Amino acid sequence: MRTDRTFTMLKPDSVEKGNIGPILEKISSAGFKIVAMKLTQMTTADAEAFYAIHSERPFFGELVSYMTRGPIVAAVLEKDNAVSDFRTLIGATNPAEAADGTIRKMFADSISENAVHGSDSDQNAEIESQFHFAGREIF
Ligand code: IDP
Ligand code: MG
Repeated sequence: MRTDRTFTMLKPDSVEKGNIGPILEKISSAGFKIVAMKLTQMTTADAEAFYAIHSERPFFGELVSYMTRGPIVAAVLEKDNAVSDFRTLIGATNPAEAADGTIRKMFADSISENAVHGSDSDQNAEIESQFHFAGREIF
């Protein structure tokens, strides 16, 4: 299992607010190399499958509507210790609890609309990358 890749989505709120450029700048400045990237929109079935682990949570319906309401930027990022370093860069799930300088502190409005996704393990990084990209789209 490789440890130098993670998967991210700039969520619909980030795209709506014109924050693609500023967030990608933060990601690049932190030393992550983009090895796959596209603007895409998840269907309801896509979002239900991607977030299946949360299907019993009370916010699941809200999460699926949010994540499907407009385009996202999906990307695979490469850096040593990618999963953990990227979770540090994005900050806590709730932006009110995220450290200063983190992407969620700077760009997110709420625990539900929190600007970015970051994989939580090397295994999920691989699964989530393959969910969004064909092998030939990852460089
Ligand atoms: P993470 O994105 O920091 O890994 P998870 O617990 O995996 O956080 O939750 C997935 C996503 O579900 C969050 O990023 C957020 O968009 C949404 N979410 C998590 N907790 C809540 C909540 O308590 N209320 C509303 N939405 C939530
Ligand atoms: Mg998570």
